Amino acid sequence: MNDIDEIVKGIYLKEPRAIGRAISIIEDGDQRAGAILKQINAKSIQDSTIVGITGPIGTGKSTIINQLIAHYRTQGGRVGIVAIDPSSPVSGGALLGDRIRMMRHAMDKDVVIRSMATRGKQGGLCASAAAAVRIMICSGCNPVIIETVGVGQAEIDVVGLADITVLVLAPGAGDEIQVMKAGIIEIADIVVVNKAECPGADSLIMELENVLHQRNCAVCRVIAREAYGIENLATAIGKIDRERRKSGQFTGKRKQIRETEIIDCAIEMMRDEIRSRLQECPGNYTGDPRAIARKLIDDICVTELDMLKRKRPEVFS
Ligand SMILES: Nc1nc2c(ncn2[C@@H]2O[C@H](COP(=O)(O)OP(=O)(O)OP(=O)(O)O)[C@@H](O)[C@H]2O)c(=O)[nH]1
Ligand SMILES: [Mg+2]
Repeated sequence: MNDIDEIVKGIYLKEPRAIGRAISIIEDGDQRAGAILKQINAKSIQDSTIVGITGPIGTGKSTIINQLIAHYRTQGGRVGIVAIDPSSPVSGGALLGDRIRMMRHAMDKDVVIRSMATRGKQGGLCASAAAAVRIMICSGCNPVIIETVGVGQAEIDVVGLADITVLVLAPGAGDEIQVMKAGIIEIADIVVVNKAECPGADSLIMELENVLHQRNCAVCRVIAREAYGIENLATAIGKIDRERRKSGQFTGKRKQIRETEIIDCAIEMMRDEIRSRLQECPGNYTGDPRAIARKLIDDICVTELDMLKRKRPEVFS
């Protein structure tokens, strides 16, 4: 049996080492990634639900996830977490923080946790995160939770990988206005007001209910530190999931997720290719940047498509 078969087998056998290795191979753009994804892609992943948890820094996303893990574990479920970490390579603080906070579940073999850094990545984050989610689902995780700080475009794009999006706000943070302006609130299916024991929670809830009254979006009051409201939140997630599966919305969303992943792969490939062409013959590319871009894309499409198909067959299959 070769290396890849061993890893794929390990994923299905829920072996943490195989799962970790597979995700690293994909994140590193290792050429074995295609072979792994090809085998993983064959499995239906419709039975699991992907939950995105987003919101400003420090509103309590990780604490909520910790409590949700405990909730799903008592029901016998296996849970996957992909934490998108916007921290700088120097500080590494948020990553470490998340790890430590999830330590409670670190020894639990049915909790799969993986951090992914946005740093240094201009593209490909969605594709890597989506692949990690798929690997976790293949290893039996349901749900898989994606945690991301809803600040930059990269993070908002990652939220697009979830079936259901939960926005976490907290009173007094002063970020609410920013969140509303950024349009994140429009993509939320559930808004959580965490730290609900703190002053300002009631007025934040009222404000949100005003903004959201025309939309079918639940507002949940949570005190994550005390596990208050967690069951309610899990129920709200379950209810939306069931409704969407029944109405067919779920399938539509999954199609959209796949498109996001493909577009992300394509942009990453194009960017690399265009950069190397520009660097090879900088003198060839003077004049109108749009026209040059168009010509480069046309050239690449004609000459490179076959090569790309060979290099990343999973994107086309
Ligand atoms: N008062 C209060 N504090 C809370 C509650 N839930 C979480 N916190 C605290 O809020 C702080 C941030 O919590 P995290 O769970 O790390 O928040 P986060 O949103 O994951 O943070 P980042 O990942 O850094 O964006 C921690 O000090 C928590 O202990 C709560 O219900 N009430
Ligand atoms: Mg966190």
